[in-house]
Formats: sequence, C-alpha cells, structure tokens
Amino acid sequence: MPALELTDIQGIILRGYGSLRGACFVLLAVDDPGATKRWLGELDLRSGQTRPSAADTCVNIAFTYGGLARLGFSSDSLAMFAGEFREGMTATKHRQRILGDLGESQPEGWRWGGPRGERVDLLLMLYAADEQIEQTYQRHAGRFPGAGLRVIERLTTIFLPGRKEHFGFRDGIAQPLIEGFDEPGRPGNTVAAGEFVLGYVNAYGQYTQRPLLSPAQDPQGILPSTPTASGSRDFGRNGSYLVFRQLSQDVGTFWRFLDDKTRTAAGAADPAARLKLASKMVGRWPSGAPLVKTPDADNPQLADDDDFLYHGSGDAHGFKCPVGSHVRRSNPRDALEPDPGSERSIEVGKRHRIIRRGRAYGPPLATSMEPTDMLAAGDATQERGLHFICFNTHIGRQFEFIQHTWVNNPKFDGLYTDDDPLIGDRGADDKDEAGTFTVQATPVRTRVVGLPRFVHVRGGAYFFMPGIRAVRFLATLPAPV
Ligand code: N7H
Repeated sequence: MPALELTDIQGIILRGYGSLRGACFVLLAVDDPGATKRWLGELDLRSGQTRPSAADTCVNIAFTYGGLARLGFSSDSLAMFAGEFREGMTATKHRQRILGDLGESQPEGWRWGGPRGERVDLLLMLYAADEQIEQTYQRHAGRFPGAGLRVIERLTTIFLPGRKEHFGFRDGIAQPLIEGFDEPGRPGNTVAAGEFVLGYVNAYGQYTQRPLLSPAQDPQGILPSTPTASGSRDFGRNGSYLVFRQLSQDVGTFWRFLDDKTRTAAGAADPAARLKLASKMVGRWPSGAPLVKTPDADNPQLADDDDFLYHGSGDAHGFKCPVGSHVRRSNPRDALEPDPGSERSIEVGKRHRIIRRGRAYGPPLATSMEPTDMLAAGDATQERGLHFICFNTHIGRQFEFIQHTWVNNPKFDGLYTDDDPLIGDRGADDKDEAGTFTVQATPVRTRVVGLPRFVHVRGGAYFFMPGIRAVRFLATLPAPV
C-alpha cells in the first residue's frame, strides 16, 4: 500500500484541526483571473503532514467547476471530473430530489450557491484560535481586491461547549480511519485511502476517475505523475471533492416536538423521557455515548466511544439503537443486507463512507445547551445550524448515496414511512410517505408520527480541493483564449 503524500494533501482533508476553535469560510468570485492566479501562487496552504498547534493559522482552498474554468483549466481536462461536480449541486431537478432540496429548502431560496445567487468560484477556509480568527480574516480580506476576488459570503462559525451541535449533542466523533495514514483501530472502520483522496486505490481496488493531463499540458512538470506509470500528469492526485451544505436547524421546534410527544397522561413535562427519545433519534446521548453501549442512561465516560457494531453488538433489531436513528442510517456499519452481521456487510458499507469536517454557526438557543433552557428560550429570530462539510472521491456513491438511499429513504432497512428523524426531508415530494420515527422495543414498538422538518438547506455547492502542487499548477495556467 503506497504511503500518502502528506505534504501535498491539503490538511483539512486528513485532520479536523480540532485545536483551532475559530473557523471562517469565505465564498469568492474571481473577477480578474490573472490577478487571482498570482495570489494563488503565493498562498501558503496548510498540508496534512502535521497536526496544527493551538497557535497556528491554517489556510485551505477549494474550487467550483466554474471557478476552475474561469482560471483557464482546459475544457477537455474539466470533462474528466465526476459528473456530479460538473453539473453542480443544484443544476437538475433530479439532483434536487435526490438531495431532498425541495419546498423551503429548494435552491431558488438559497442564500448562496442557488440559481438566484451570485456565482461562487472559490472557497477559502481559514482556521485559527477563536480570538485570532477575525484578525486572520481581515488579513486575507485585505488582499482580495488586488487578487481580483470579490466576497460573495463570509460564513462564520461557532465552537459550542462540549463540541456540541445546536440540538445539544456531541458531534465529530465517528470518522473512518484512512488506510496508510491513521493508526489501525476498530476492524471494519479502516477504509482505502482512495475513498477520500484521489490518486490512490479505492474500496474497489481501483483508481477513481480524475483529470489526467498530457506532459505537454504541464510543461513545467509541476503535477505529480500518475501512480500507474501511464506517463500522464495527475491533476486529481492528492485532491478530494468537498461537499458543502449550509443547514439551518430549527432547535426550538425540535425540542418542543419532543416535549409534546413525551408528556405524561396528566399533561406534565417528562424531561427524562424527552431526552431519551431525542437520543434515540440521534443514536447517541448528548455526551456522545452510543446507545448501543448504554441504552438506558447517558454515560459521559463513553463520550468518544466509536468501538461498536449493530448486529455484532447484539442489537440486530434496534432495541438499543433504533434502526432509523441518524447515526445508524448514515453509517449502518454491519447492518447492511444481504448478510447483516457479516464481514461482507461491513465491506459493502465501506463504499459509502465520508469524512465529516463541519462546523456549527449561529448563537446557541441557550448557552447551557440544556433542553429545558432551550425550551424556555422560546423562538429566536437568529439563524443557527451546521456548515456541513464532507470529503469523498465519488460524490454519487458516497455523499449522495447516504443522503438519498439512507437519510431520506422512508423504507430504510425494513422501515416504512421513516426518513431520518433529525435531518430527513419528510418526503419533500410526497408528505404522506415520511415523518415517522419507530422505536423498536419488546413487547411492542412505539411509533412517533408527524415529525416536522427540523433542518433546512440555506446554501451549498460541490467543490474540488486539489493537491497543493495542483493549486500551484492552476496558478501557472495561461489565460483562456
Ligand atoms: Fe450527522 N446531530 O447533531 O444530530 N451527526 N448530522 N450528518 N452524521 C452525527 O458520530 C447532525 C448530516 C453523518 O459513523 C452525530 O460524530 C446534524 C448529514 C454520519 O456512526 C450527530 C446535522 C450527513 C455520521 C449528528 C447532520 C450526516 C453522523 C453523532 C445537520 C450526511 C457518523 C456524532 C444539521 C449526508 C455515523 C458523531 C457513524 C453523526 C448530527 C447532518 C452524516 C450528533 C445536526 C447531511 C456519516
């Protein structure tokens, strides 16, 4: 297995930059490609070689398809990118249906990335200590006019206590381990590097399609050569597709719904039942502890525990962690047909993994992140949510598959009208077909009905994050003719 070229892979693909609590995502349009290329040539990009310290500033960059074309990347090379990236997140009705981007979440209403918004060419990702991030942004922003760049949106982020997301649950726990990079961990969680970084062997033992150039197209010999000795120059190697979705979370509606569904016969609130139902929906308790390991009560000692399966942990039927919960359906581990509980089931699951690098945005509904306080806070006018970001090398087989075949699928794993209880689109096309959450139990299961949509899409785009040499190569491209 070839070692990963860590100095050429942009750092955020391999590392979450957990030591840096400040982050800011800048969406930019290129108005003067020549000036932008000069700026690109001087940009100091963080590689994946070392983990940043708390005092570091990290910069990474990604491009839309339109952005690459604007910089002069040739059309025959652009044609070698994945179809999803070429078409974009919003171009077809088909893709909107796959992603559940309908109704209030339809791209026409998006703040950015939609058909009514301004063109987005680049995504600049800045990471620093919380108290340094504003200054870091200002330093970079000062160079934008001279670099021919216009700010379309500056997306700020927030670090919530306990590494939580806005509903109040610890996030950023479960990630696939990358073969040849991460230390070996739970068997079945180590995935071929080519699933996340192009130019390496993927879960099928093959190289995923990517732009390969002739030596004449890279006269300065900047790009790496292909690993297969074909003589081509590999523009894709050490790069990855970045999926960005700005997802707003209706936290008040979420907790009010749970409060309503768990009231006693006498109409009194039942905070313990409320918390348990919410945790059943997530598949982990607020601390992060997995329900498979501790089904009846939270246990903060298990906060970062990711060492479990479903069938292999004695929960084939979902009595501990419901079959339709968010974590179980977004990574079913060993629960996939045709042979749940088997090695084969785990191998099939490895074709549908993503590396998540999202960050929360907007102020918390209650600073304590306690459900009781969130309920007392009532409706807030300010938006909050998750800048969902993930990396994969095959958007259709990884991110879109999870979203369509698992998250938004009401028939997931033998269920009937149950889409994802947290982030499902509630059958955006046909409202009667979704919005149920089934809690498997003996002697009888419980069905919670009428779940509203808690998460809406406010913006998004597919980007490509090239290897560092490939960024340098872009900086040398001649102006398009
Ligand atoms: Fe999810 N949440 O707070 O409820 N997610 N997610 N997600 N998610 C996970 O394991 C959340 C979203 C995955 O391997 C946890 O890190 C929210 C999308 C996957 O066991 C929590 C939003 C997609 C996993 C949340 C959101 C995914 C995962 C548990 C949107 C893909 C790992 C903590 C606002 C299409 C599963 C953890 C595994 C875990 C939440 C979005 C996928 C708490 C609020 C769009 C693969």
